[in-house]
Amino acid sequence: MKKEFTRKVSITSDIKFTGLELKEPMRTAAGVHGVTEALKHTFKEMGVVNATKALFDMNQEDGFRCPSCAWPVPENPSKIAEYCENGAKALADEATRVHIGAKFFSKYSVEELAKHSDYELNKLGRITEPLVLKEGKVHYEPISWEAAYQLMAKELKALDHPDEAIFYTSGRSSNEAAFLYGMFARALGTNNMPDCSNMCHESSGKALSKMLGIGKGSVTIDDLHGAEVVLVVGQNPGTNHPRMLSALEKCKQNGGKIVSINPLAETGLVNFKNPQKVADMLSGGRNISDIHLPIKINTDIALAKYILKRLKELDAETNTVFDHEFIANKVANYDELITDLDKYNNEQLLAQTGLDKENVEEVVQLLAKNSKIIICWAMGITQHKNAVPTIQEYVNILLVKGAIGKPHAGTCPVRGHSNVQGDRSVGIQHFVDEGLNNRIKEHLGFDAPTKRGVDVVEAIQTMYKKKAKIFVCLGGNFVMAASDTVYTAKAVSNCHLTVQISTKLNRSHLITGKTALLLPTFGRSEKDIQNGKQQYLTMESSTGKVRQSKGLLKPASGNLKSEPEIIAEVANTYFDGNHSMDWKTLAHDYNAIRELIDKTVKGFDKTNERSKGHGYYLPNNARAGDFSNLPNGKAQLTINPVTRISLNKDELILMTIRSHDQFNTTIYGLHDRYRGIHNERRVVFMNKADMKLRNLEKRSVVNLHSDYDGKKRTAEKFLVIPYDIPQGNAAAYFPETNVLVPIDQFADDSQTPISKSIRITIAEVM
Ligand SMILES: Nc1nc2c(c(=O)[nH]1)N[C@H]1C(S)=C(S)[C@@H](COP(=O)(O)OP(=O)(O)OC[C@H]3O[C@@H](n4cnc5c(=O)[nH]c(N)nc54)[C@H](O)[C@@H]3O)O[C@H]1N2
Ligand SMILES: Nc1nc2c(c(=O)[nH]1)N[C@H]1C(S)=C(S)[C@@H](COP(=O)(O)OP(=O)(O)OC[C@H]3O[C@@H](n4cnc5c(=O)[nH]c(N)nc54)[C@H](O)[C@@H]3O)O[C@H]1N2
Ligand SMILES: [Mo]
Repeated sequence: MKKEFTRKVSITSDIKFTGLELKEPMRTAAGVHGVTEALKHTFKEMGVVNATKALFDMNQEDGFRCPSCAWPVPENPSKIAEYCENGAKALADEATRVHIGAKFFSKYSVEELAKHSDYELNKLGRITEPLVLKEGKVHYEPISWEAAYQLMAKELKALDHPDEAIFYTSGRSSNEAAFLYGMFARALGTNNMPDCSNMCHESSGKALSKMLGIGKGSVTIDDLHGAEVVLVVGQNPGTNHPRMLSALEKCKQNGGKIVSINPLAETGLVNFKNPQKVADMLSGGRNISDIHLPIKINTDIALAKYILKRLKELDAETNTVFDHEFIANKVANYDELITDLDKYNNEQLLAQTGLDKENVEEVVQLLAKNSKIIICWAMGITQHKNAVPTIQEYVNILLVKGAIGKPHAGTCPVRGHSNVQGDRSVGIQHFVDEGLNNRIKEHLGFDAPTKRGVDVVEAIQTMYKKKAKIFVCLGGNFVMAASDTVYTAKAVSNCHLTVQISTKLNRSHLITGKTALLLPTFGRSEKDIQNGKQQYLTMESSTGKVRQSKGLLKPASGNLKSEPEIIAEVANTYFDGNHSMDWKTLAHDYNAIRELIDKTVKGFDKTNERSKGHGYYLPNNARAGDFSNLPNGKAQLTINPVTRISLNKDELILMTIRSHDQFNTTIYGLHDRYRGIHNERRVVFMNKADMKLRNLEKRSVVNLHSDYDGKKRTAEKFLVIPYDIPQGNAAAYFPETNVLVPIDQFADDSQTPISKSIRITIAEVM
């Protein structure tokens, strides 16, 4: 038998240290220094003229939405600086003047490119023309757009079943592109639509849908401004949602109290300067959080239950702590919750969290006395085996307090990618929604498949087993973002054809199927002209507001296509003009796409008109206090057992987190200056006591191992950093540590990989 050709591409570059410098962690975030840093970076990458033009346009009414996080723009953004340091970095990274095209790829093979680190790959710049990596070859070559569409159509037609194709979406895509993409997958006959949500807020969606009848958060920015108490749980806004700090600051000015619940005292929550306010910058900022609870990793369920128990005890004295009227009218399972709480012992619950009783009692008292309560959260509680019950236990607190469906109270799962919520709303999902399928039949004229598709974990397993042949990615960096990197890389390279619709080079362009297409697309800041008319796109923010986004910069090359155009042209080629949707028109007329979205997607209405200016909120039953879509028309309290990860004596729990200089797998730089780390990413943060137990010192070189089901996985060579982190816990950056997460270790119910609680051992490299 002929031996199969395989390319020698590694999942990591040669591992080398880059020259660690240690400084004190910073106490203030996003002050003058922050913005100066941002501008320096932006000007260098983009050039002064473009940078100034674009920065003044970002997040303004008629401008483009920031490509970084999903934090909403306030109703009346200030005319300048409605962006943060990391927004400016995201823009500079996308609008860089460094470009690569066919000539570059004829010089360097994918095998050679794979020796670069992820940081170096990203630095190579924007991809300027469509490319193909042919079977048996190691160099990408140019291909015309028409030939690329033909190739995809031919391969799709050759499948035995549409479920042999998988369509991944990363959350930077627009509503328009995501809608076309999702409808094309369904028109082919598959619901195989994994998306980055599966690795992100899927646990929130599961918990919230069950309890409140909607998978999204319920609050607006104005709600935050007027809240009495805001809990910020498992989230690092100073780095990942810097503009959120302005909302928290306003809340404080209005008398609200901020509580941070996090194993780390993250910069920004501790002390923050608002770059838009000169007075603040001069005064040196002030503390944002009134109380910080340095909780041990993955013990939030015990904390939330302890808080509930204490509130119940206080309510027994006064009958005023719980909102009994709200509970009687709107909430199910109250008696069951009370019975469950009685099973637990206060001291035992608290002991698990490692928290100080007085400190927690302050939070209990705040919650007891107030009812305008908002809970914000992100990856710190969504990426554990017990993530769904953890979120549910926090939402129980809101429900007994009646803190849902009224102003200044509610849920705030803070979304990651700038349009991850919108992509989901317009139909990117692996499960079946009967209502949506009926509307597709009525308005788009075809039968959508009724069999559930695969999520991220299942997609990888399917490819690994060679049950899928084509893997298409609308953005993202699948191989590095997903867990179990070695397994995932093998899975993807089993495919016949992989297609990446991308802006910049990343490792998923090097670890590919037998044949690979690399289709370059516009960034958010670029002007998109179709048939002589400038088009705009729409996005949905974390608070459910749909707004337009209109780029202004000249595209990185004349040979790029927009995401909607690429998808519609592939569909048009596949169906050969013979389909109930007019793909050819949709490729060039985004108003026509939005008209179809309005018809098919619940909640979208007159989007062409209403997405202009401030945009419009999608309907939200939890915000409205309407639970009629749930059993007995009531919000559902849930019973959540306290589960613990059992550790062997030498094991620690590792959380994989973001540095200040990265956007997911895109590495902007090698610093994490808020945490005092400069010029190095291969570091592991440890408690001094844990270091001592292992005879480790500052800068000791160690390997990290995880051992699940007898299989040892290793992340090689990290420098030990003594850090203020609870004993028994450790932290390191992703994606370097994704090799440690086994493919089958994920949250119950949501299947989100356990990126924040990996059992590891640490071994010194001699
Ligand atoms: N600049 C920048 N912005 C981004 C991103 C980026 O990479 N860079 N990524 C975007 C995306 S897709 C997302 S999803 C968000 C991510 O935003 P975050 O969720 O803020 O990101 P992480 O770095 O994963 O931080 C998780 C936080 O949870 C804490 N934590 C970990 N385990 C636990 C726990 O068990 N309990 C509690 N209470 N806390 C815990 C960690 O200490 C850390 O502060 O940011 C978005 N915005
Ligand atoms: N261990 C660990 N793993 C994690 C996490 C963690 O906390 N720990 N977090 C998880 C989370 S929350 C998420 S959301 C995922 C992220 O997973 P992904 O969304 O798949 O990854 P990104 O790194 O955001 O993707 C970056 C790439 O997107 C492309 N891109 C950028 N802008 C555009 C655009 O406008 N259009 C198109 N078409 N392409 C574009 C560029 O080529 C860039 O290289 O990672 C997950 N993985
Ligand atoms: Mo995310």
